[in-house]
Amino acid sequence: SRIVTVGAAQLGPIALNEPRKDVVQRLIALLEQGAAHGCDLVVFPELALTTFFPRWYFEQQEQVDAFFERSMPGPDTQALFDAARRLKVGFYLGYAELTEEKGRTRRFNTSILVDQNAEIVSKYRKIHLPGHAEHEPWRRFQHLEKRYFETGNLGFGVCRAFGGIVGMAICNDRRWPETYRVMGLQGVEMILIGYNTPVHNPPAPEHDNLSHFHNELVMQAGAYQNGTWVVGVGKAGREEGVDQIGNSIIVAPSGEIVSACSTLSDELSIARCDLDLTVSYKSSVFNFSKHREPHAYGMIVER
Ligand code: ING
Repeated sequence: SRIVTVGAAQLGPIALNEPRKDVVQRLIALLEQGAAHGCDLVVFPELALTTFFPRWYFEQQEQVDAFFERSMPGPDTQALFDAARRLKVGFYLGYAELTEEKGRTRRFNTSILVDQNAEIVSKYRKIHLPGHAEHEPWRRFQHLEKRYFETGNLGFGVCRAFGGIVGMAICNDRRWPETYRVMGLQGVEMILIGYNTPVHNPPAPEHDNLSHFHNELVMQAGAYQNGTWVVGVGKAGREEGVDQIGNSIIVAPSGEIVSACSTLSDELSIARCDLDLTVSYKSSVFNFSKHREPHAYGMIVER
């Protein structure tokens, strides 16, 4: 067996005016809790350093850019990397990335995987950006990810880490089967997914009461259909007046939920994940080389 002890580090609300260094102290507290319980890896939510700012329309780009990190680690996040190195615990962190590439400013909804020596071993930029690009005042709150971020340009990659093959996704990505399958085809054994999910979805309020069901459904399906562990971690609770689901879970390759958060606050939910539990699924029912029929799937990659 290849056990990775994983902590799903759910966060409660982050206030609009909550200083990054205060948020980082909350993250370090969860990392220390994880270390005390033998975690090798702690998974934080999407955009884990600030409030979920796409819920507002900002007139000025400077107002938006205040939520972004220009370097990682940066002045406020260095303490988190120092704690990880001291504790020998790796982590997944979601944050808003602002970078200058060939003289152009690029903005992405990003996650990184950091190993137990506090080295960044992988980066992912969110591909499925939900919501809308223009101000839509009819909504109780906005969801302007298509305005504030570019579509991720790094693909769905995997890397060798924590004794296995690890992949990353962010929030809305988890609702799309292609996200899991592209990593499944690369042999992924554990997929880490941070999210900020409002209970209410203005275009389809009739779905609101199914928000937990849909959250669990998509990650259980993704895990089982690709013989992989899936760790989903939310930013929860009433954040600046918007209720966000918690329901952070750790899902085994069988599709079973083996660990879950039960509050809407900062909470660590832990599971000992045996990566070898992926083998019976990858070698039987989802033996891709034996059973997949790509000749029939062409429509999936057409525009
Ligand atoms: N949030 C939501 C998500 O995909 C959403 C958007 C909310 C979709 C409710 C459907 C229903 O979980 C982000 N940040 O992608």
